[in-house]
Amino acid sequence: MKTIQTTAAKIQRLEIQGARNIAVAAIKAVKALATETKTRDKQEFLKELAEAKTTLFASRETEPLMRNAVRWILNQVEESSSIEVKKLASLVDSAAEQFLKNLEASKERIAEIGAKRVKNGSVIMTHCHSSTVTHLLRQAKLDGKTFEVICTESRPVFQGRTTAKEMLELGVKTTLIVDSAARSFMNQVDQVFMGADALTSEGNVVNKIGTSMVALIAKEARTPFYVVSELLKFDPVTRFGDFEKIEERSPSEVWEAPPRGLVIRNPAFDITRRDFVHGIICEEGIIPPHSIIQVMHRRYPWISE
Ligand code: RUB
Repeated sequence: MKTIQTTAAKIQRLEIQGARNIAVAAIKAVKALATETKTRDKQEFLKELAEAKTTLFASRETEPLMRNAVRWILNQVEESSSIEVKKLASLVDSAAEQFLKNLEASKERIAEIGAKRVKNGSVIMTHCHSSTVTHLLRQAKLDGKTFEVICTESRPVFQGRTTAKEMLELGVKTTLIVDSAARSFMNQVDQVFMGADALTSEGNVVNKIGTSMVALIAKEARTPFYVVSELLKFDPVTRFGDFEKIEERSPSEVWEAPPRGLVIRNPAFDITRRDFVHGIICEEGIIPPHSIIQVMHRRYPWISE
């Protein structure tokens, strides 16, 4: 349980950030738990896994990729006819490995597809830090494309700096702007590439706060706005009426020592309506956002079970 708690704390503090990194860390923590378990029967083991799930899910509430991954792995144990803890633990291990392998394959496929959309000599805008977006841009660079990147700081915790550093390491000309300068620069931008934390059944996209503002500006400037995301960021509960919960973080991230009586709000994410999204670049290709349910049904039928 120690690894689970440490991982959940790192996720909560944003030491591990971005939906993909969060999911990978959670999967690895569940894997470690299975290796280290001292439980003696299936019931005890299942209880321990359920506790781990609760702790991980509570670390950040807008992370369906993590939830889908952990749910899928735990499902393998619940459905197994095996009762021996050793066998069940090894089942967790292989399920976790398989999930990670598939996630890696999706990331590569997305980069391969998306890199073709990067035009030579173009300027790309992104917001926050998405490892899926930076991987796509790395692939474009490997394909010999020349392009520039404009990234926003992404207040309040400046994840845009991580993007800027990665782009510079790639040898890409990079410009960092404050979030509120996005409109001033949009006319120089050819395409926007944006990550996602959650995809809803209606094809709306949940991502770092400020994303919907960039989408609005892009639409006004007729700049294509692409979402770059693994399909497993789809949240099945949205299909049955629930709204995606938007995490609200501590006001101290915005202002450490504010004057008394001041109300500070710090939502971590916002929702971009599907009409602002040119396409979702995912492992199934570039899809229109409104087709998400059919695509999920075809590719991951277990998601809504
Ligand atoms: C990160 C963020 C990223 C998505 C996608 O927010 O909004 O765009 O998580 O990232 P935070 P990835 O820093 O608050 O976690 O493509 O790496 O999954």
